[in-house]
Amino acid sequence: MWKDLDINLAAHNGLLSVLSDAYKNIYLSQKKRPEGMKYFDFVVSEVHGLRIEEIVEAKKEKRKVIGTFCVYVPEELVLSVDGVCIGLCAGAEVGSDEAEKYIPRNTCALIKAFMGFKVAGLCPYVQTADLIVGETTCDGKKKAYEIFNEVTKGKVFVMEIPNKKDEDGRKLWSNEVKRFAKKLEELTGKTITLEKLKEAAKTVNEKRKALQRLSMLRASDPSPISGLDALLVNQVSFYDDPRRFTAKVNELCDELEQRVKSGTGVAEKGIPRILISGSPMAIPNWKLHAIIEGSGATVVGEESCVGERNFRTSLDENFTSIEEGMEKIAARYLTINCACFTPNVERLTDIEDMSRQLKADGIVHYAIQFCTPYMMEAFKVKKTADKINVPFLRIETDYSMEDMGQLKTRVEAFLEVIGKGAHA
Ligand code: BJ8
Repeated sequence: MWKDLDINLAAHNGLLSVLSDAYKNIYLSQKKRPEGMKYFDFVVSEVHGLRIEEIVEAKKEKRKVIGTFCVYVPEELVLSVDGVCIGLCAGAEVGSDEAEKYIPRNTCALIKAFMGFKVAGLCPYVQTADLIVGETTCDGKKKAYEIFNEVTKGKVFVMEIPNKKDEDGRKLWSNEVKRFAKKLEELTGKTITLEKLKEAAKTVNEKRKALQRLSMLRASDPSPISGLDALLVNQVSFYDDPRRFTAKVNELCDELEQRVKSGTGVAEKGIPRILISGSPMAIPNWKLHAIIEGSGATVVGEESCVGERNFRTSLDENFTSIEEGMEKIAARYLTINCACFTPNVERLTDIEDMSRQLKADGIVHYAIQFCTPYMMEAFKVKKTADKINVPFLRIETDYSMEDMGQLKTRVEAFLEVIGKGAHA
């Protein structure tokens, strides 16, 4: 299978062994993990195994694989044509030297990683994809997709995302959603029917509902699940089968509800509760959560696309025609508050709401180095934190481990400021 997918076997084996060690150290060493995390451990162990086999099988059944990089790409449309939707963002410093032959050194780590994984022959997901959907969000991604289209020999389809959520922006976006639907119909030879669209809307909403449920359970003190584990569930949401994933998240939530009832937590009650806000953390980017939780705090939420922004709002399923369904899809996706929009005040309201709901004692703003939209918005997020009187820490980092010591020192100093027992 790997040969057919044109994977660099030696480098791939090396990567899997590094990842498996990191997973053991960061994940399997955690104490009091819920039983329900066993499924997600399994999925991670098979991320370059059984899941790829499943996708290859789906392709044999003539289903198309659609790779995405952004939570703006409507999954409902992919499911309406029986497609398999896979998130392609990467969270590890892999293939950087190779990537830098195509893109500048000073590029955000997320872009460098997806380019690196591909050009170093390490990403079976990109290899199986029939279509790769890019978007005009930040400048880095927008320009990188032109190059990615060349290295993938023309697989990239770019959706234009407006910069403003005004009437013109909404019209533009609604047309883009329809253009994407048409592209999917052409690619698959299938027509999107009302029945299929409704079924897909339900499937994706069920997934969102399960993730919303998980998010709300983290409001308890003590939190019934670690931030690391919740982050992992969110990361897995981008490449697992959606129905199976939803069932497993709900099973996990059943267990967490019991924990909340009995007051069982992953750590002691009253330790500092941290809300992380900013750039997305694609798998296997566990760095900041590991530092914060390794320093005696618990991460209770992620205002991020690998987190709340991905599931905070549901799609209104109450539509009676395909046209109406498309409009509702366009409207729902415009409720995602990415820093690529200007102005983006709704994101600040989300942070305020999440901070209150999750009883956060501190907000850590996370921006990947060279991610201008989020680095810039840190200024306004700090003002929001000041307004609601929640201590604030601003972090800019990449995927390397070189600054781990320095970050740990800063996080520990921040936790000292917060002080223990704020909500005990
Ligand atoms: S909706 S956050 S998933 S664009 S980290 S590549 S922004 S320089 S990922 Fe994103 Fe969609 Fe927005 Fe969400 Fe650019 Fe920043 Fe890199 Fe980023």
